[in-house]
Amino acid sequence: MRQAGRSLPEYRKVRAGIPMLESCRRPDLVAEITLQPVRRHGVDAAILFSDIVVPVAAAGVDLDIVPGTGPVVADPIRTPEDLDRLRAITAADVSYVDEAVRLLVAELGGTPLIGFAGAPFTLASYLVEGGPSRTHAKTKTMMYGQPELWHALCARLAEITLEFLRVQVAAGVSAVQLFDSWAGALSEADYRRYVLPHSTYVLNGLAGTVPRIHFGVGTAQLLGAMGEAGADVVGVDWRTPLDAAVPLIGPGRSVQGNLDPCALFAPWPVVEAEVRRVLAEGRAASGHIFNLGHGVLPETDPDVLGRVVDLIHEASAASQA
Ligand code: 1CP
Repeated sequence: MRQAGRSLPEYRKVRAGIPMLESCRRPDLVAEITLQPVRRHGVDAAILFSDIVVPVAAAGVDLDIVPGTGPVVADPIRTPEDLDRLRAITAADVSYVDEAVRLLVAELGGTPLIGFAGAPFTLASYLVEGGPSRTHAKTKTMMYGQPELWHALCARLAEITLEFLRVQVAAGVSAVQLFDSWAGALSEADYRRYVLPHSTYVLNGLAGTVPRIHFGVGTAQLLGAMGEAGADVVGVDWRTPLDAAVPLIGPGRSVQGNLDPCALFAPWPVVEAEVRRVLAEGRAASGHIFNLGHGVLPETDPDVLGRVVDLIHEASAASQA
């Protein structure tokens, strides 16, 4: 999940006056921002500071990450000619990511670094819509109306994503997370037909390297299919209790999640009860990575995050004693 984010004053300080994409291309800044939550909260893993659109920008798409909005694409991709603007990437196109990961692995010592990328559907949505979308209407228009173009676009995105993740794995990340944040907008049938083959291509391309986490928002109907895509760990948002998610995901996979990010705004006794509930429900799985059900919201009090991390450490130590 996005963890550095806007909740930390030290993050806002180092980012002041530096545009988001530029920050992602400066290895020293990437390393500093990635380390901030580890230093402050003592979390068990660091998540690389980057964004899912970084490799797409490296592939030649003119885009920006606009404060308060998110990724905005100057000329959306809607025709076969538009697709020509999205070229393949090589490791040299994202050398700053290689450099940042190497700096971080050296600095982090025993703390694992989680790399990540966006999955083809979620990336395609930004490229086709031109920016964030509530309905994904233009994306689905292409999916249903021009299925050949849709599959060509997703196949190209899958290659870009796989190369981006291979660079991170080669540089030393301990796990990767594939974010299909907006796949929950699809029915299971459409997911299987239009999306699953492309996400499978990415995840299978990393088989035998590092553990693979696969996450989306509002994906109760897709948990089984998302597990089939080849992940070792399936992320679950806060809408589905983990003990209900486990039978949907099926055997042999661990779960990640799933505290509601808004629960962090509750009085402490409520936060504590929610954390304990998630931990208890997570015991239904063969393995559980505690996390929020989606990214940390900017208004979150960093002290509450710190208390949550301490509580999880205490409670998991007690349950293993
Ligand atoms: O903690 C971290 O900073 C980790 C790095 C990280 C990650 C894992 C960022 C930095 N972005 C992401 C992933 C990401 N980016 C996802 C997948 C995870 C999720 O579902 O949240 C998505 C969908 C994006 C796209 C994106 N980038 C959005 C969402 C827009 C929408 O459609 O609703 C936004 C707001 C951004 C900008 C962004 N990326 C990251 C940060 C810290 C920010 C905020 C901008 C800033 O601080 O200037």
